[in-house]
Amino acid sequence: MTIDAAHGAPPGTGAQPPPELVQLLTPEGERIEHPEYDVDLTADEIKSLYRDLVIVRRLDTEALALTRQGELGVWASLLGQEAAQIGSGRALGPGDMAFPSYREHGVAWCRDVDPVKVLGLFRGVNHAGWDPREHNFHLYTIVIGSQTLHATGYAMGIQRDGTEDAAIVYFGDGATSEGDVNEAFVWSAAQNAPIVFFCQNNQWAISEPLERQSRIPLYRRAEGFGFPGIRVDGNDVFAVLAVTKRALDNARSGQGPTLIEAFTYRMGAHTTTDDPTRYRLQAELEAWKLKDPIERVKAYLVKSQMADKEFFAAIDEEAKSIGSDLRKRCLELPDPEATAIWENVYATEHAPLAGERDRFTSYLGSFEEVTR
Ligand SMILES: Cc1ncc(C[n+]2csc(CCOP(=O)(O)OP(=O)(O)O)c2C)c(N)n1
Repeated sequence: MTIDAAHGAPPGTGAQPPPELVQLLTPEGERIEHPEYDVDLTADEIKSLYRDLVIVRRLDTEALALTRQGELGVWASLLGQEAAQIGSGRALGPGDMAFPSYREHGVAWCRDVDPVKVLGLFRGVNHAGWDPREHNFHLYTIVIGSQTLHATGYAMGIQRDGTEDAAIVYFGDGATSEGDVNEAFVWSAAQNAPIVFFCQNNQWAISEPLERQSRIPLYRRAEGFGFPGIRVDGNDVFAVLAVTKRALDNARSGQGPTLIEAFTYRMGAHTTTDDPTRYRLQAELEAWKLKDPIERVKAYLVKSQMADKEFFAAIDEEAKSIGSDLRKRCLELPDPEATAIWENVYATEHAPLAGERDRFTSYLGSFEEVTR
């Protein structure tokens, strides 16, 4: 099979292959058709997506500022990736389980995780911040790619429980070079597990560009593992929603895994410890600014007269107030007890660990200023 035939019509049939990138809303805010994907959203639903996008960007800005002011240890910004995260996060059903990496603050928002809990993690005052079972949103994972195997195991559990849920796992383009991710692909395919692999291709793995990691577009790797791969415009919230919903439905109805490559761009630094001006050109960032995920929804709402100036002003105001409330609550987060590090390590108390904690407690007790 030729490369072109792999994802289009067989050679010689004359049929047009579907476009490589699924897009339903152009950067200029024009609604376009796709032969296979569509969304049917009311004006209120579109406005609600817009609200999510604006709020998560605001939360991100607040967290960046808090880091620069020494209040958080580090921050991994989602700037530019809002549509990939809100579109996929809003596609999830309540019983679906999401496995994030460390940048999925937008998905956390969709899963009703209080953002202050996410900030607590980056402030170093909690272990992980939230109860994954309460939100069906797993803990952040720093070890690149390892969450794909956790999600695969979870999806196999869903299969065995016989429920109609699915798992979705988030990872970056760099993670696709990890053994764990490839093992998860092999295993999920062999098991026909109900899982969606959601790769946010933000073009950079810290300073490593994608072209140094793959000779083919990432979504095309799925074919070698025996399941469908699809590339979606990751800055188009409508297209991401449509593609993710379909992949989740397929997983739930016994059709196994899908790899979604959300084609997007990390507009900020990798984290606040990184300086992207050392390895990428400003012109690249400027080109991606024109594809901003929020501006295109705004343009669409304006053009289609679904929203007026008052609506946009009210959302900005709301985002501002959620942001300042977050800042206030972050600064009020209590420091943990020194012995909290021994909590939640095992499901039930483990004798050697408890002994370690007790020895540390009596050591602390030997300092007068600590016991006072
Ligand atoms: C197993 C492992 N190797 C290396 C690292 C160091 N590291 C942290 S982030 C990162 C790049 C990840 O890039 P990508 O998967 O594209 O995700 P992004 O940060 O762009 O969202 C690396 C190599 C790590 N955390 N874990």
